[in-house]
Amino acid sequence: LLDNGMLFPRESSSRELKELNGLWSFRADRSPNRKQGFERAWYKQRLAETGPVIEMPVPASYNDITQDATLRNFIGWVWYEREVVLPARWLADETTRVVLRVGSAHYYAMGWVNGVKVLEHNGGHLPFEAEISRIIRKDPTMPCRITIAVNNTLSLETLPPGIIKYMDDRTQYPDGYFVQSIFFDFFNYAGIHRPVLLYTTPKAYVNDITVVTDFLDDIGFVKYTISVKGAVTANMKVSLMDKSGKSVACSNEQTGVLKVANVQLWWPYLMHDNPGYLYSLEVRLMAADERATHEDVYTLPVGIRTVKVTSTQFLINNKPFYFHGVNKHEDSDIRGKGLDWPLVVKDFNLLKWLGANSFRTSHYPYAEEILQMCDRHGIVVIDECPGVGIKDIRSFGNNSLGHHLDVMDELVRRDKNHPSVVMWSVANEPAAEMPPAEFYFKILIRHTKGLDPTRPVTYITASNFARDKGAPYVDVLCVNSYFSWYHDPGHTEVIPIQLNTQFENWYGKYQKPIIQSEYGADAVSGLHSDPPMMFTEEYQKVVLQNYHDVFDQKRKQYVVGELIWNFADFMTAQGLIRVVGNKKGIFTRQRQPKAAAFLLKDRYWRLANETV
Ligand code: BDP
Repeated sequence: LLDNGMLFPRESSSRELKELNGLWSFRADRSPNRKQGFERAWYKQRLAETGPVIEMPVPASYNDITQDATLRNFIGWVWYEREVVLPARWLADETTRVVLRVGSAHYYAMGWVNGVKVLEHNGGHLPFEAEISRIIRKDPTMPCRITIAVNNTLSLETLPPGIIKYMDDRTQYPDGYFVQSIFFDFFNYAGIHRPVLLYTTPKAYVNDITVVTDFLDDIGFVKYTISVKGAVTANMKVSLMDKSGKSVACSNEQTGVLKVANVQLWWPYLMHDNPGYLYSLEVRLMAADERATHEDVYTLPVGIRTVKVTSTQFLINNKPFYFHGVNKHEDSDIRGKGLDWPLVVKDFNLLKWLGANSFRTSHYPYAEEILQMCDRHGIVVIDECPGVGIKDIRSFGNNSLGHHLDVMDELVRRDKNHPSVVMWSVANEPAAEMPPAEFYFKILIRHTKGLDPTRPVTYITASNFARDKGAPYVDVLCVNSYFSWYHDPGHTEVIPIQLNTQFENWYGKYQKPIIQSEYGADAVSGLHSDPPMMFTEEYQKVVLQNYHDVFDQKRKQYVVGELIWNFADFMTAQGLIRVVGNKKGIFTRQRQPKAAAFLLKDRYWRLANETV
């Protein structure tokens, strides 16, 4: 199990923060084995001294930034570097810890400070960090040079998996030619996707906080555990503050239960007039080591709510919750998967306009900044790990499973305290009919429940109900289907019967609530036809309407949600069935509505008014 916490870096009276976003020096290692950077130790000197560099924005995917197709499709190590001047007090004060943190880098990353290796991380969508105090204090006159190398190569043991294919026929391909093939439907954007920053803590510090909430009548309970590092003896002051800053409960213990009178629960958007209510848990640590006393202050937003699942319902605060929402991607023009505030805020405005109360982080964990917005706005989240495209039998092996368990450790550690996160999804459309899938999902789901006994666990299936080997272990069945698209193309009249059969089969076998976790159709914005034909806006609408009619019959029984595929058009690998990306968005990639967006908007607001 993980020893260190991964609290989101926040400023406080004891913690400073320095963002390293902006322009970095950059070079792709185009040597045949892609290893020249390591062989020649590019991290030991300034990157510009070992070869040509270009400017690269951070955070952003590097793929769509230049006019160079070979960089767009590059596979292997790329190198980023930037120098930073540190405040003198960070260097002088021996009791200050300085930490380097990368919000995420896709896929495999290593980091050096002044040529000394400090970071190594396997996986594209989760943060990693290291303390660098000692290195930067060695020679305080030197600027602090940060080098980060990132490799986007996917193998059968990465998440998501992929395969490098070598093309050996010299009459058809150049020497050493290889391509990356993938089993998932989005572009394998790469680079430093989330903010890089330096932050400080005192030498004795709050390492992690875990909260679990509950309530009875109008009393709320916040059960908390605080992990401290670097202290010989520690005193605590823990206070829970309401929105106005008034303390409503406090304690001096490292673990305990805070009782909140007249509790204001955390409610989803449109389920209550005051959704997304957050308290603040202020942890004030007074610690002493052999030499001094340190005070560390960290404040965690806390939403008090419960989640439960019955055989027919998904309950938030003991009230039936119906997911009417979307599946998203972190994806946009130019920046690819890089975190971009204008885009994030625009997307939330669109979600609220639409009347969406939820989304799934298809198909990987999204930026923490996005989950914090969900907490504040009451948008309910199914938090998915990057287990997408587990299709090859070799991806069910022990190494793959071991890595998948590690990823769940990191995901739960990062996201456990978000009230918006109500369920973990451990995978999307794996080959769940293969024999090893049973053991794989049994272990994976049991492990996840062990990490977090308070949230239901699922994975998203597109398998046959009778042969799916992991379904016995999930709490909620999440089913994807594309009737009249990948099956019976053009025949929307088959949707009612096929969708009814789908629901009755799954519920009949398992008696568990069901979410339609994907459905939809491609529509190229501006293409029209009546009668509707595939790829037109009218066809997308008719598909949706046909699905909705069946949802309306079943949602009073055991269907607890519908998530459209997809919120917006997004980039994919190039291929015969993708016209500059996947066009199943109800918004274009530039976030303009197609006809289907208005249809869903009417529906979602109607559903919201019904359930209030
Ligand atoms: C589903 C996948 C999703 C795809 C979608 C599609 O879960 O990632 O983008 O189909 O084909 O199978 O549009």
